[in-house]
Amino acid sequence: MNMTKWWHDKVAYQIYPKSFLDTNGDGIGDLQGVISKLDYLKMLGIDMIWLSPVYQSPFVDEGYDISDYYAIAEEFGSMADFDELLAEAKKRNMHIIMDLVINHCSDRHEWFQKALTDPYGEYADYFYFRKGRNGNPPSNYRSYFGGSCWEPIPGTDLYYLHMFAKEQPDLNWENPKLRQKLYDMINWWLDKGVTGFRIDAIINIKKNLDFPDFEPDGPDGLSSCWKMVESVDGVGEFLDDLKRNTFDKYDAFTVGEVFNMKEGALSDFIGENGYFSTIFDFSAHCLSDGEHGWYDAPSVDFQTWRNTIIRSQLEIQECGMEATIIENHDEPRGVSRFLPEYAQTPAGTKMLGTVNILLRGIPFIYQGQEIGMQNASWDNIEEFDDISTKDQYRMAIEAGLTHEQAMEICCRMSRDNARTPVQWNDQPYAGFTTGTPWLKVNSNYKEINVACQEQDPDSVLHYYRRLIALRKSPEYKGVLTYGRFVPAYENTDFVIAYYRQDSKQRVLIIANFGVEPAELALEYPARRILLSNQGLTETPGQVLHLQSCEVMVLDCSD
Ligand code: TEU
Ligand code: CA
Repeated sequence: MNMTKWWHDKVAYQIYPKSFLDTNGDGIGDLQGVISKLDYLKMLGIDMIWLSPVYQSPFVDEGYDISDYYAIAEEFGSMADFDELLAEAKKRNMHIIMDLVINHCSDRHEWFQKALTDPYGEYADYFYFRKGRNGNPPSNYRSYFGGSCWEPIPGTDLYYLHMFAKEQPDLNWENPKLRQKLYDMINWWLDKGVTGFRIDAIINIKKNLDFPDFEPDGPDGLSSCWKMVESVDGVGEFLDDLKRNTFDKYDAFTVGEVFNMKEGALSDFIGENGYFSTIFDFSAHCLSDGEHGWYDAPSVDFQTWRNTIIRSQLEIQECGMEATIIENHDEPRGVSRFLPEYAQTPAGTKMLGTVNILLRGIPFIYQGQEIGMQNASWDNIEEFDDISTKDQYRMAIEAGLTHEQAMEICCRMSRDNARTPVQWNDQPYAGFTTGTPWLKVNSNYKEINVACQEQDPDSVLHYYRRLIALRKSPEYKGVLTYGRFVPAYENTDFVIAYYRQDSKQRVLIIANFGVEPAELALEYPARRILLSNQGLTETPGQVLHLQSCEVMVLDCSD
Protein backbone atom coordinates (compact mmCIF):
# COMPACT_ATOMS: atom_id res chain seq x y z
CA MET A 1 0.00 0.00 0.00
CA ASN A 2 1.77 3.15 -1.14
CA MET A 3 -0.82 5.85 -1.64
CA THR A 4 -2.05 7.61 1.46
CA LYS A 5 -5.74 8.42 1.68
CA TRP A 6 -7.52 11.11 3.65
CA TRP A 7 -9.31 8.54 5.79
CA HIS A 8 -6.37 6.32 6.74
CA ASP A 9 -5.70 7.98 10.09
CA LYS A 10 -9.29 8.62 11.12
CA VAL A 11 -11.02 7.34 14.23
CA ALA A 12 -14.70 6.59 13.70
CA TYR A 13 -17.69 6.28 16.00
CA GLN A 14 -20.92 4.49 15.26
CA ILE A 15 -24.17 6.05 16.38
CA TYR A 16 -27.33 3.99 16.59
CA PRO A 17 -29.61 7.03 16.62
CA LYS A 18 -32.63 5.42 18.18
CA SER A 19 -30.66 4.73 21.35
CA PHE A 20 -28.25 7.65 21.47
CA LEU A 21 -30.06 10.60 23.04
CA ASP A 22 -33.70 11.70 23.05
CA THR A 23 -34.29 15.46 23.14
CA ASN A 24 -38.10 15.69 22.85
CA GLY A 25 -39.23 13.13 25.39
CA ASP A 26 -40.80 10.61 23.01
CA GLY A 27 -38.41 7.89 24.21
CA ILE A 28 -36.61 7.72 20.86
CA GLY A 29 -33.17 9.11 20.24
CA ASP A 30 -33.01 11.81 17.57
CA LEU A 31 -30.74 13.95 15.38
CA GLN A 32 -30.86 16.87 17.81
CA GLY A 33 -29.51 14.44 20.39
CA VAL A 34 -26.59 13.67 18.10
CA ILE A 35 -25.94 17.36 17.43
CA SER A 36 -25.90 18.12 21.14
CA LYS A 37 -23.12 15.57 21.70
CA LEU A 38 -20.78 16.55 18.88
CA ASP A 39 -18.47 18.34 21.29
CA TYR A 40 -18.41 15.27 23.52
CA LEU A 41 -17.39 13.16 20.50
CA LYS A 42 -14.84 15.69 19.37
CA MET A 43 -13.28 15.63 22.80
CA LEU A 44 -13.11 11.85 22.62
CA GLY A 45 -11.03 12.27 19.47
CA ILE A 46 -13.61 11.20 16.91
CA ASP A 47 -13.13 12.29 13.29
CA MET A 48 -15.93 10.43 11.59
CA ILE A 49 -19.44 9.44 12.60
CA TRP A 50 -21.28 6.52 11.05
CA LEU A 51 -25.00 6.99 11.51
CA SER A 52 -27.02 3.79 11.45
CA PRO A 53 -30.01 4.38 9.13
CA VAL A 54 -31.93 7.61 9.67
CA TYR A 55 -34.09 7.33 6.57
CA GLN A 56 -37.85 7.00 6.57
CA SER A 57 -38.73 3.49 7.63
CA PRO A 58 -41.46 1.37 9.22
CA PHE A 59 -38.67 0.15 11.58
CA VAL A 60 -39.48 -3.55 11.20
CA ASP A 61 -35.71 -4.07 11.25
CA GLU A 62 -35.00 -0.79 13.03
CA GLY A 63 -34.36 1.38 9.99
CA TYR A 64 -32.65 -1.25 7.85
CA ASP A 65 -35.95 -1.35 5.97
CA ILE A 66 -36.06 1.93 4.08
CA SER A 67 -39.30 3.25 2.62
CA ASP A 68 -37.86 6.52 1.29
CA TYR A 69 -34.15 7.00 0.65
CA TYR A 70 -34.58 10.76 0.34
CA ALA A 71 -36.40 11.40 3.62
CA ILE A 72 -35.37 11.45 7.27
CA ALA A 73 -37.47 9.30 9.60
CA GLU A 74 -39.78 11.68 11.43
CA GLU A 75 -38.97 9.83 14.67
CA PHE A 76 -35.45 11.22 14.28
CA GLY A 77 -36.29 14.72 13.09
CA SER A 78 -36.35 16.47 9.74
CA MET A 79 -34.09 17.09 6.78
CA ALA A 80 -33.40 20.49 8.34
CA ASP A 81 -32.07 18.70 11.43
CA PHE A 82 -29.92 16.53 9.23
CA ASP A 83 -28.52 19.56 7.39
CA GLU A 84 -27.81 21.17 10.73
CA LEU A 85 -25.94 18.04 11.81
CA LEU A 86 -23.83 18.14 8.65
CA ALA A 87 -23.03 21.81 9.15
CA GLU A 88 -22.21 21.41 12.85
CA ALA A 89 -20.01 18.40 12.14
CA LYS A 90 -18.21 20.29 9.42
CA LYS A 91 -17.53 23.20 11.78
CA ARG A 92 -15.74 20.72 14.03
CA ASN A 93 -13.89 19.12 11.16
CA MET A 94 -15.83 15.89 11.54
CA HIS A 95 -17.20 13.64 8.82
CA ILE A 96 -20.66 12.16 8.65
CA ILE A 97 -21.09 8.85 6.90
CA MET A 98 -24.48 7.32 6.22
CA ASP A 99 -25.62 3.74 6.29
CA LEU A 100 -26.32 2.57 2.75
CA VAL A 101 -28.91 -0.19 2.67
CA ILE A 102 -29.25 -1.14 -0.97
CA ASN A 103 -29.53 -4.91 -1.02
CA HIS A 104 -33.17 -4.46 -0.09
CA CYS A 105 -35.68 -1.77 0.74
CA SER A 106 -38.90 -1.77 2.75
CA ASP A 107 -42.08 -3.36 1.42
CA ARG A 108 -43.57 0.11 2.06
CA HIS A 109 -41.24 1.68 -0.48
CA GLU A 110 -43.09 3.16 -3.43
CA TRP A 111 -41.23 0.86 -5.85
CA PHE A 112 -42.48 -2.24 -4.11
CA GLN A 113 -45.99 -0.92 -3.76
CA LYS A 114 -46.09 -0.21 -7.50
CA ALA A 115 -44.65 -3.65 -8.21
CA LEU A 116 -47.43 -5.29 -6.20
CA THR A 117 -50.15 -3.47 -8.11
CA ASP A 118 -48.62 -4.50 -11.44
CA PRO A 119 -46.70 -7.76 -10.85
CA TYR A 120 -45.59 -8.04 -14.49
CA GLY A 121 -44.90 -4.35 -14.96
CA GLU A 122 -41.81 -2.17 -14.86
CA TYR A 123 -41.44 -2.01 -11.09
CA ALA A 124 -41.80 -5.76 -10.62
CA ASP A 125 -38.41 -5.98 -12.30
CA TYR A 126 -36.90 -3.84 -9.52
CA PHE A 127 -37.34 -6.97 -7.39
CA TYR A 128 -37.15 -10.72 -7.83
CA PHE A 129 -40.63 -11.91 -8.69
CA ARG A 130 -40.63 -15.59 -9.59
CA LYS A 131 -43.13 -18.37 -10.15
CA GLY A 132 -43.22 -21.18 -7.60
CA ARG A 133 -42.14 -24.71 -8.38
CA ASN A 134 -44.87 -27.36 -8.13
CA GLY A 135 -46.79 -25.49 -5.49
CA ASN A 136 -43.61 -24.71 -3.57
CA PRO A 137 -41.57 -21.53 -3.41
CA PRO A 138 -39.00 -21.10 -6.21
CA SER A 139 -36.18 -22.44 -4.01
CA ASN A 140 -35.53 -23.76 -0.53
CA TYR A 141 -33.66 -20.80 0.95
CA ARG A 142 -34.00 -19.83 4.58
CA SER A 143 -33.80 -16.10 5.19
CA TYR A 144 -31.33 -14.59 7.68
CA PHE A 145 -34.22 -13.87 10.01
CA GLY A 146 -35.87 -17.28 9.63
CA GLY A 147 -38.51 -18.83 7.40
CA SER A 148 -38.49 -19.01 3.62
CA CYS A 149 -36.78 -16.30 1.55
CA TRP A 150 -39.84 -16.34 -0.72
CA GLU A 151 -43.12 -14.68 0.12
CA PRO A 152 -46.25 -15.33 -2.00
CA ILE A 153 -47.67 -12.32 -3.81
CA PRO A 154 -51.42 -12.30 -3.18
CA GLY A 155 -53.63 -12.91 -6.20
CA THR A 156 -50.79 -14.38 -8.30
CA ASP A 157 -48.72 -17.55 -8.54
CA LEU A 158 -45.62 -15.41 -7.93
CA TYR A 159 -43.31 -15.06 -4.98
CA TYR A 160 -40.83 -12.29 -4.16
CA LEU A 161 -37.36 -12.81 -2.74
CA HIS A 162 -36.25 -11.47 0.64
CA MET A 163 -32.95 -12.53 2.20
CA PHE A 164 -33.87 -10.75 5.44
CA ALA A 165 -37.41 -10.14 6.79
CA LYS A 166 -40.39 -10.43 4.49
CA GLU A 167 -40.81 -6.66 4.89
CA GLN A 168 -37.36 -6.25 3.25
CA PRO A 169 -37.75 -7.28 -0.41
CA ASP A 170 -34.43 -7.69 -2.25
CA LEU A 171 -33.66 -5.24 -5.02
CA ASN A 172 -32.85 -6.62 -8.46
CA TRP A 173 -29.33 -5.42 -9.22
CA GLU A 174 -29.48 -7.00 -12.68
CA ASN A 175 -31.83 -4.17 -13.69
CA PRO A 176 -29.77 -1.20 -14.98
CA LYS A 177 -32.64 1.21 -14.34
CA LEU A 178 -32.77 0.24 -10.69
CA ARG A 179 -29.01 0.54 -10.39
CA GLN A 180 -29.12 4.03 -11.89
CA LYS A 181 -31.79 5.09 -9.40
CA LEU A 182 -29.63 3.88 -6.54
CA TYR A 183 -26.57 5.69 -7.94
CA ASP A 184 -28.55 8.92 -8.30
CA MET A 185 -29.65 8.61 -4.70
CA ILE A 186 -26.10 7.95 -3.45
CA ASN A 187 -24.75 10.92 -5.39
CA TRP A 188 -27.53 13.09 -4.01
CA TRP A 189 -26.32 12.39 -0.46
CA LEU A 190 -22.69 12.92 -1.46
CA ASP A 191 -23.61 16.23 -3.06
CA LYS A 192 -25.26 17.19 0.19
CA GLY A 193 -21.98 16.72 2.03
CA VAL A 194 -21.85 13.27 3.52
CA THR A 195 -18.33 12.02 2.93
CA GLY A 196 -18.96 8.32 2.73
CA PHE A 197 -21.02 5.30 3.58
CA ARG A 198 -21.09 2.15 5.61
CA ILE A 199 -22.56 -0.33 3.18
CA ASP A 200 -25.02 -2.83 4.51
CA ALA A 201 -25.14 -6.55 3.69
CA ILE A 202 -23.63 -5.73 0.30
CA ILE A 203 -22.32 -9.18 -0.62
CA ASN A 204 -25.91 -10.32 -1.00
CA ILE A 205 -26.68 -8.21 -4.08
CA LYS A 206 -25.54 -10.89 -6.52
CA LYS A 207 -27.98 -13.77 -6.95
CA ASN A 208 -27.78 -16.98 -8.87
CA LEU A 209 -30.68 -16.34 -11.23
CA ASP A 210 -31.41 -20.06 -11.49
CA PHE A 211 -32.05 -20.06 -7.74
CA PRO A 212 -30.90 -23.65 -7.36
CA ASP A 213 -31.90 -25.61 -4.26
CA PHE A 214 -29.21 -26.51 -1.77
CA GLU A 215 -28.95 -29.45 0.62
CA PRO A 216 -31.33 -28.75 3.53
CA ASP A 217 -29.40 -27.85 6.69
CA GLY A 218 -32.09 -27.60 9.34
CA PRO A 219 -35.24 -29.25 10.67
CA ASP A 220 -37.35 -26.84 8.57
CA GLY A 221 -36.08 -28.56 5.42
CA LEU A 222 -34.59 -25.28 4.19
CA SER A 223 -31.05 -24.27 3.37
CA SER A 224 -29.33 -21.08 4.56
CA CYS A 225 -29.57 -18.46 1.84
CA TRP A 226 -25.90 -17.56 2.26
CA LYS A 227 -25.02 -20.81 0.52
CA MET A 228 -26.30 -19.28 -2.69
CA VAL A 229 -24.42 -16.06 -1.95
CA GLU A 230 -21.19 -17.95 -1.36
CA SER A 231 -21.48 -20.04 -4.49
CA VAL A 232 -22.39 -17.41 -7.05
CA ASP A 233 -19.79 -15.45 -9.03
CA GLY A 234 -19.95 -11.92 -10.29
CA VAL A 235 -20.63 -9.66 -7.32
CA GLY A 236 -17.45 -7.79 -8.25
CA GLU A 237 -18.93 -6.45 -11.48
CA PHE A 238 -21.78 -4.85 -9.57
CA LEU A 239 -19.46 -3.46 -6.92
CA ASP A 240 -17.15 -2.01 -9.52
CA ASP A 241 -20.02 -0.38 -11.36
CA LEU A 242 -21.34 1.02 -8.09
CA LYS A 243 -18.00 2.50 -7.18
CA ARG A 244 -17.25 4.04 -10.58
CA ASN A 245 -20.66 5.69 -10.77
CA THR A 246 -20.65 7.11 -7.27
CA PHE A 247 -17.88 6.96 -4.64
CA ASP A 248 -14.97 7.41 -7.04
CA LYS A 249 -16.27 10.74 -8.24
CA TYR A 250 -16.25 12.14 -4.72
CA ASP A 251 -13.23 10.43 -3.19
CA ALA A 252 -15.72 9.08 -0.68
CA PHE A 253 -14.85 6.77 2.20
CA THR A 254 -16.65 3.45 2.11
CA VAL A 255 -16.71 0.62 4.59
CA GLY A 256 -18.41 -2.55 3.46
CA GLU A 257 -20.23 -4.96 5.70
CA VAL A 258 -18.92 -8.08 4.05
CA PHE A 259 -19.42 -11.61 5.26
CA ASN A 260 -18.98 -14.72 3.12
CA MET A 261 -16.31 -13.27 0.87
CA LYS A 262 -14.61 -15.70 -1.46
CA GLU A 263 -11.20 -17.07 -0.49
CA GLY A 264 -8.44 -14.86 -1.88
CA ALA A 265 -10.75 -11.96 -2.79
CA LEU A 266 -9.58 -9.55 -0.09
CA SER A 267 -7.43 -7.40 -2.35
CA ASP A 268 -10.33 -7.03 -4.80
CA PHE A 269 -12.30 -5.54 -1.93
CA ILE A 270 -9.78 -3.33 -0.12
CA GLY A 271 -6.69 -3.18 -2.33
CA GLU A 272 -5.47 -0.02 -4.04
CA ASN A 273 -8.32 -0.26 -6.56
CA GLY A 274 -10.69 -2.18 -4.33
CA TYR A 275 -14.45 -1.93 -4.42
CA PHE A 276 -14.38 -0.25 -1.01
CA SER A 277 -12.01 1.86 1.02
CA THR A 278 -12.22 -0.80 3.69
CA ILE A 279 -14.41 -3.52 5.17
CA PHE A 280 -15.02 -4.53 8.76
CA ASP A 281 -12.86 -7.18 10.31
CA PHE A 282 -15.44 -9.57 11.79
CA SER A 283 -13.02 -12.46 12.17
CA ALA A 284 -13.22 -12.52 15.99
CA HIS A 285 -17.00 -12.16 15.93
CA CYS A 286 -17.48 -15.00 13.47
CA LEU A 287 -15.76 -17.37 15.90
CA SER A 288 -19.04 -17.64 17.77
CA ASP A 289 -21.18 -18.33 14.70
CA GLY A 290 -23.22 -21.43 15.36
CA GLU A 291 -23.75 -23.97 12.62
CA HIS A 292 -27.50 -23.44 12.88
CA GLY A 293 -27.87 -20.39 15.04
CA TRP A 294 -27.05 -18.89 18.39
CA TYR A 295 -28.15 -22.03 20.18
CA ASP A 296 -25.26 -24.08 18.86
CA ALA A 297 -22.69 -21.30 18.92
CA PRO A 298 -19.30 -22.53 20.12
CA SER A 299 -17.69 -20.80 23.09
CA VAL A 300 -14.45 -19.08 22.26
CA ASP A 301 -11.31 -19.38 24.36
CA PHE A 302 -8.64 -16.72 24.69
CA GLN A 303 -6.01 -18.46 22.54
CA THR A 304 -8.39 -18.93 19.63
CA TRP A 305 -9.46 -15.31 19.86
CA ARG A 306 -5.86 -14.08 19.99
CA ASN A 307 -4.71 -16.30 17.13
CA THR A 308 -7.62 -15.16 15.01
CA ILE A 309 -6.79 -11.51 15.49
CA ILE A 310 -3.15 -12.13 14.69
CA ARG A 311 -3.90 -14.15 11.56
CA SER A 312 -6.38 -11.58 10.36
CA GLN A 313 -4.01 -8.64 10.90
CA LEU A 314 -1.18 -10.40 9.08
CA GLU A 315 -3.38 -11.17 6.11
CA ILE A 316 -4.97 -7.73 5.85
CA GLN A 317 -1.76 -5.73 5.89
CA GLU A 318 -0.72 -7.35 2.62
CA CYS A 319 -3.75 -5.79 0.89
CA GLY A 320 -4.90 -2.63 2.65
CA MET A 321 -6.64 -1.69 5.86
CA GLU A 322 -9.73 -3.01 7.58
CA ALA A 323 -11.99 -1.36 10.07
CA THR A 324 -11.46 -2.80 13.53
CA ILE A 325 -14.37 -3.15 15.91
CA ILE A 326 -15.13 -4.62 19.29
CA GLU A 327 -18.88 -4.39 18.85
CA ASN A 328 -21.64 -2.84 16.77
CA HIS A 329 -25.43 -2.70 16.74
CA ASP A 330 -25.65 -6.36 15.64
CA GLU A 331 -23.32 -7.77 18.25
CA PRO A 332 -23.39 -8.19 22.01
CA ARG A 333 -21.19 -5.84 24.02
CA GLY A 334 -17.51 -6.70 23.65
CA VAL A 335 -16.74 -6.42 27.36
CA SER A 336 -19.32 -9.12 28.11
CA ARG A 337 -18.26 -11.23 25.16
CA PHE A 338 -14.49 -11.15 24.87
CA LEU A 339 -13.47 -10.72 28.50
CA PRO A 340 -13.58 -13.51 31.08
CA GLU A 341 -15.78 -12.68 34.03
CA TYR A 342 -12.89 -11.65 36.31
CA ALA A 343 -11.83 -9.14 33.64
CA GLN A 344 -15.20 -7.44 33.20
CA THR A 345 -13.92 -4.50 35.20
CA PRO A 346 -12.70 -1.02 34.29
CA ALA A 347 -9.14 -2.39 34.01
CA GLY A 348 -10.23 -5.22 31.70
CA THR A 349 -12.36 -2.85 29.64
CA LYS A 350 -9.38 -0.54 29.11
CA MET A 351 -7.20 -3.51 28.21
CA LEU A 352 -9.61 -4.74 25.55
CA GLY A 353 -9.95 -1.24 24.13
CA THR A 354 -6.20 -0.75 23.94
CA VAL A 355 -5.57 -4.05 22.19
CA ASN A 356 -8.27 -3.31 19.64
CA ILE A 357 -7.74 0.38 18.96
CA LEU A 358 -4.00 0.15 18.36
CA LEU A 359 -4.33 -2.64 15.80
CA ARG A 360 -3.51 -1.73 12.25
CA GLY A 361 -6.81 -0.47 10.84
CA ILE A 362 -9.46 2.18 11.17
CA PRO A 363 -10.97 1.95 14.63
CA PHE A 364 -14.76 2.13 14.83
CA ILE A 365 -15.97 2.73 18.36
CA TYR A 366 -19.59 1.87 19.01
CA GLN A 367 -21.67 4.21 21.17
CA GLY A 368 -21.24 3.44 24.85
CA GLN A 369 -18.08 1.41 24.28
CA GLU A 370 -16.06 4.39 25.49
CA ILE A 371 -17.63 4.04 28.94
CA GLY A 372 -17.53 0.24 28.94
CA MET A 373 -21.24 -0.48 28.51
CA GLN A 374 -22.08 -4.14 29.02
CA ASN A 375 -24.79 -6.60 28.05
CA ALA A 376 -28.09 -5.99 29.79
CA SER A 377 -30.04 -8.59 31.73
CA TRP A 378 -33.32 -9.64 30.15
CA ASP A 379 -36.10 -11.27 32.10
CA ASN A 380 -38.37 -12.54 29.35
CA ILE A 381 -38.54 -12.77 25.60
CA GLU A 382 -41.12 -9.96 25.34
CA GLU A 383 -38.51 -7.49 26.57
CA PHE A 384 -36.56 -7.89 23.36
CA ASP A 385 -37.37 -5.78 20.33
CA ASP A 386 -34.94 -7.27 17.82
CA ILE A 387 -36.42 -9.37 15.03
CA SER A 388 -33.37 -11.61 14.92
CA THR A 389 -33.47 -12.34 18.67
CA LYS A 390 -37.09 -13.46 18.40
CA ASP A 391 -36.20 -15.77 15.53
CA GLN A 392 -33.19 -17.19 17.34
CA TYR A 393 -35.32 -17.87 20.41
CA ARG A 394 -37.86 -19.73 18.28
CA MET A 395 -35.12 -21.76 16.62
CA ALA A 396 -33.61 -22.69 19.96
CA ILE A 397 -36.99 -23.89 21.26
CA GLU A 398 -37.59 -25.85 18.05
CA ALA A 399 -34.21 -27.50 18.45
CA GLY A 400 -35.40 -28.81 21.84
CA LEU A 401 -33.91 -26.30 24.29
CA THR A 402 -35.93 -25.26 27.33
CA HIS A 403 -37.24 -21.73 27.71
CA GLU A 404 -34.52 -21.05 30.29
CA GLN A 405 -31.78 -22.31 28.00
CA ALA A 406 -33.12 -20.34 25.05
CA MET A 407 -33.34 -17.20 27.18
CA GLU A 408 -29.81 -17.70 28.45
CA ILE A 409 -28.57 -17.76 24.85
CA CYS A 410 -30.58 -14.70 23.81
CA CYS A 411 -29.30 -12.79 26.84
CA ARG A 412 -25.76 -13.59 25.77
CA MET A 413 -26.11 -13.01 22.02
CA SER A 414 -28.98 -10.58 21.45
CA ARG A 415 -28.41 -7.59 19.23
CA ASP A 416 -30.47 -5.63 21.75
CA ASN A 417 -27.53 -5.79 24.16
CA ALA A 418 -25.91 -3.11 22.02
CA ARG A 419 -29.14 -1.23 21.47
CA THR A 420 -30.08 -0.29 25.03
CA PRO A 421 -29.97 3.49 25.52
CA VAL A 422 -26.64 5.20 26.08
CA GLN A 423 -26.06 5.78 29.77
CA TRP A 424 -25.43 9.51 30.15
CA ASN A 425 -25.93 9.93 33.90
CA ASP A 426 -27.48 8.38 37.01
CA GLN A 427 -30.83 10.12 36.60
CA PRO A 428 -33.98 8.15 35.65
CA TYR A 429 -33.51 6.26 32.37
CA ALA A 430 -29.84 7.17 32.53
CA GLY A 431 -30.59 10.66 31.22
CA PHE A 432 -31.40 9.21 27.80
CA THR A 433 -34.97 10.48 27.83
CA THR A 434 -37.46 12.33 29.99
CA GLY A 435 -40.17 10.03 28.63
CA THR A 436 -40.26 6.24 28.45
CA PRO A 437 -37.39 4.72 26.48
CA TRP A 438 -38.31 2.51 23.50
CA LEU A 439 -35.98 -0.21 24.84
CA LYS A 440 -35.09 -0.81 28.46
CA VAL A 441 -32.09 0.86 30.01
CA ASN A 442 -29.36 -1.40 31.37
CA SER A 443 -29.89 -1.69 35.14
CA ASN A 444 -26.19 -0.92 35.77
CA TYR A 445 -26.56 2.73 34.65
CA LYS A 446 -25.90 4.10 38.13
CA GLU A 447 -22.42 2.55 38.11
CA ILE A 448 -21.64 2.96 34.41
CA ASN A 449 -22.49 6.35 32.93
CA VAL A 450 -20.82 9.27 31.21
CA ALA A 451 -21.40 11.87 33.94
CA CYS A 452 -19.73 9.89 36.71
CA GLN A 453 -16.85 8.96 34.44
CA GLU A 454 -16.32 12.61 33.55
CA GLN A 455 -15.62 13.21 37.25
CA ASP A 456 -13.11 10.40 37.57
CA PRO A 457 -9.74 10.82 35.85
CA ASP A 458 -9.18 7.05 36.10
CA SER A 459 -12.42 6.18 34.34
CA VAL A 460 -12.75 4.15 31.16
CA LEU A 461 -13.90 7.31 29.37
CA HIS A 462 -10.81 9.33 30.31
CA TYR A 463 -8.65 6.38 29.39
CA TYR A 464 -10.29 6.09 25.95
CA ARG A 465 -9.54 9.78 25.42
CA ARG A 466 -5.87 9.20 26.22
CA LEU A 467 -5.78 6.09 24.06
CA ILE A 468 -7.21 7.85 21.02
CA ALA A 469 -5.01 10.88 21.66
CA LEU A 470 -1.96 8.61 21.60
CA ARG A 471 -3.07 7.10 18.31
CA LYS A 472 -3.41 10.56 16.83
CA SER A 473 -0.41 12.21 18.48
CA PRO A 474 2.02 13.82 16.03
CA GLU A 475 4.84 11.63 17.32
CA TYR A 476 3.11 8.25 17.01
CA LYS A 477 0.41 8.82 14.42
CA GLY A 478 2.59 7.62 11.56
CA VAL A 479 3.63 4.34 13.11
CA LEU A 480 0.22 3.65 14.61
CA THR A 481 -1.51 4.28 11.30
CA TYR A 482 0.85 2.77 8.77
CA GLY A 483 3.31 0.76 10.83
CA ARG A 484 3.31 -2.97 10.28
CA PHE A 485 1.67 -5.34 12.70
CA VAL A 486 4.14 -7.84 14.12
CA PRO A 487 2.88 -10.38 16.65
CA ALA A 488 4.95 -10.92 19.79
CA TYR A 489 5.11 -13.31 22.74
CA GLU A 490 2.88 -15.73 20.87
CA ASN A 491 3.89 -18.65 23.06
CA THR A 492 2.94 -16.94 26.27
CA ASP A 493 -0.39 -18.15 27.62
CA PHE A 494 -3.00 -15.45 28.22
CA VAL A 495 -0.85 -12.68 26.81
CA ILE A 496 -1.67 -10.87 23.60
CA ALA A 497 1.09 -8.65 22.30
CA TYR A 498 2.16 -7.01 19.09
CA TYR A 499 4.48 -4.40 17.74
CA ARG A 500 3.50 -1.61 15.43
CA GLN A 501 6.66 -0.67 13.64
CA ASP A 502 8.13 1.14 10.67
CA SER A 503 11.71 1.90 9.69
CA LYS A 504 12.08 4.43 12.50
CA GLN A 505 9.81 3.45 15.36
CA ARG A 506 8.64 0.41 17.26
CA VAL A 507 5.71 0.41 19.68
CA LEU A 508 4.84 -2.61 21.82
CA ILE A 509 1.26 -3.24 22.92
CA ILE A 510 1.12 -5.97 25.53
CA ALA A 511 -1.78 -7.23 27.66
CA ASN A 512 -2.25 -9.95 30.24
CA PHE A 513 -5.73 -11.47 29.93
CA GLY A 514 -4.91 -14.14 32.52
CA VAL A 515 -5.89 -14.37 36.21
CA GLU A 516 -2.27 -14.81 37.20
CA PRO A 517 0.44 -12.16 36.90
CA ALA A 518 2.84 -12.59 33.98
CA GLU A 519 6.57 -11.98 33.84
CA LEU A 520 8.25 -11.37 30.51
CA ALA A 521 11.70 -10.37 29.35
CA LEU A 522 11.50 -7.45 26.94
CA GLU A 523 12.89 -8.27 23.48
CA TYR A 524 13.73 -4.62 22.93
CA PRO A 525 14.45 -2.22 25.79
CA ALA A 526 11.68 0.26 26.51
CA ARG A 527 12.47 3.93 26.06
CA ARG A 528 9.25 5.21 27.46
CA ILE A 529 5.85 4.11 28.66
CA LEU A 530 3.14 5.57 26.43
CA LEU A 531 0.05 4.23 28.12
CA SER A 532 -0.80 2.04 31.09
CA ASN A 533 -4.19 1.04 32.46
CA GLN A 534 -2.59 0.95 35.94
CA GLY A 535 -1.52 4.55 35.66
CA LEU A 536 2.17 3.61 35.58
CA THR A 537 4.56 6.26 34.35
CA GLU A 538 7.96 4.78 35.10
CA THR A 539 9.73 3.09 32.19
CA PRO A 540 10.03 -0.63 32.93
CA GLY A 541 13.41 -2.39 32.94
CA GLN A 542 14.45 -5.65 31.28
CA VAL A 543 11.69 -7.69 32.88
CA LEU A 544 8.08 -6.73 32.52
CA HIS A 545 5.66 -7.59 35.32
CA LEU A 546 2.06 -7.57 34.20
CA GLN A 547 -0.75 -7.98 36.68
CA SER A 548 -3.96 -9.72 35.70
CA CYS A 549 -5.82 -7.42 33.24
CA GLU A 550 -2.88 -5.10 32.86
CA VAL A 551 -2.01 -3.53 29.52
CA MET A 552 0.98 -1.42 28.57
CA VAL A 553 2.00 0.50 25.51
CA LEU A 554 5.75 0.98 25.29
CA ASP A 555 8.00 2.83 22.92
CA CYS A 556 10.64 0.22 22.10
CA SER A 557 12.24 2.02 19.18
CA ASP A 558 15.93 1.32 18.62
O1 TEU B 1 -26.55 -7.03 8.83
C1 TEU B 1 -26.36 -8.09 7.93
C2 TEU B 1 -26.13 -9.37 8.57
O2 TEU B 1 -25.65 -10.30 7.93
C3 TEU B 1 -26.55 -9.46 10.00
O3 TEU B 1 -27.85 -8.98 9.99
C4 TEU B 1 -26.62 -10.78 10.63
O4 TEU B 1 -27.22 -11.72 9.79
C5 TEU B 1 -27.46 -10.63 11.88
O5 TEU B 1 -26.93 -9.59 12.66
C6 TEU B 1 -27.52 -11.87 12.70
O6 TEU B 1 -28.21 -11.62 13.88
C7 TEU B 1 -27.01 -5.82 8.34
C8 TEU B 1 -27.30 -4.85 9.46
O7 TEU B 1 -26.13 -4.55 10.17
C9 TEU B 1 -28.39 -5.41 10.34
O8 TEU B 1 -28.66 -4.59 11.44
C10 TEU B 1 -29.61 -5.58 9.49
O9 TEU B 1 -30.60 -6.23 10.24
C11 TEU B 1 -29.34 -6.38 8.23
O10 TEU B 1 -28.16 -5.97 7.55
C12 TEU B 1 -30.45 -6.22 7.24
O11 TEU B 1 -30.41 -4.93 6.70
CA1 CA C 1 -36.93 11.88 20.34
